[in-house]
Amino acid sequence: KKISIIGVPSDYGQQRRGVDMGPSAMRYAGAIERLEKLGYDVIDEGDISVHRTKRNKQYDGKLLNLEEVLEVSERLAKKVDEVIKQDRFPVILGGDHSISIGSIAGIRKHYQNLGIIWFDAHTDINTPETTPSGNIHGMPLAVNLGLGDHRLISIAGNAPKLKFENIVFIGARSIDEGEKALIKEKNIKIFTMHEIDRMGMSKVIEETVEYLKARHVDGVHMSIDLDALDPIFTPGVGTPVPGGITYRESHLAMEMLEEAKMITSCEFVEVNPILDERNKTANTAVALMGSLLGEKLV
Ligand code: DIR
Ligand code: MN
Ligand code: MN
Ligand code: MN
Repeated sequence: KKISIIGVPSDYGQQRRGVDMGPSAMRYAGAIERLEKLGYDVIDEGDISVHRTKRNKQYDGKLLNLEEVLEVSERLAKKVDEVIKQDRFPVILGGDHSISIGSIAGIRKHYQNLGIIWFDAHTDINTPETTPSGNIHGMPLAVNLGLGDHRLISIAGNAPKLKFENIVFIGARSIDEGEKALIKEKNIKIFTMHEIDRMGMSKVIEETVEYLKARHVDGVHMSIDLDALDPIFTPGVGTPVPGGITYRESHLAMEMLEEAKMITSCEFVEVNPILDERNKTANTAVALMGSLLGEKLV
């Protein structure tokens, strides 16, 4: 398998600075070498260019940094599309979670019935009507479902890019009221921390795989927000939430998904080295990347 690493140094989807350094932190943690060691042909495509412009200071009823997010999303969608056309597996390094707008828009050009696994403490399905913050990193799933700003939803092609029934949430424990209502209304598959505690991660992943197979998905994008894990393991994130997934549970999830041979692209987002402890969060991200791409314990 051939892998292309794409860095997206954008922090425009939220208000804490430093997450733009996520791609550097994960490269420094050995992302390229880790994948090469597994025998892949790895190309580091470098970073998508992100212009340094002025930022919205606070929420005044409009989406924060919308123009900048649009620009980054267009560029990323184009790059991801090119990489997949060359038969390469994209590994996208964020940046905050708003980058998923561009990554999914690009990936979607190659899959008619794309499945999504959203590994996150949050569900990122806010719309301009439900957002409590104006932060676009809380909206990428809604955007890809065709909900929200008309320019965002039509990046790299027509909306919607995703179907509600092709999404699986894993690890959620901080969901806004408007998000809860939408998840219930659309009956979206969700394994919150409660289900992970009760069923165990092993059963959660078995059911996730069965569910997506039954949907007859033709590809699965794995979106990993490092705040899915407990902040003990990934302190370098902008919105840490206690009571998260453990180090081993998260690895088991990656290992089982690798065995299922189902994942066709992945991304690692919200790594903020400014808030981190000696690059712990990037190190965890790269270790998870190894497991997701086939590293074995023995
Ligand atoms: C929150 C935070 N739901 C919002 N979302 C985060 O602002 O919409 N996602 N942190 O990862
Ligand atoms: Mn510009
Ligand atoms: Mn997220
Ligand atoms: Mn999150």
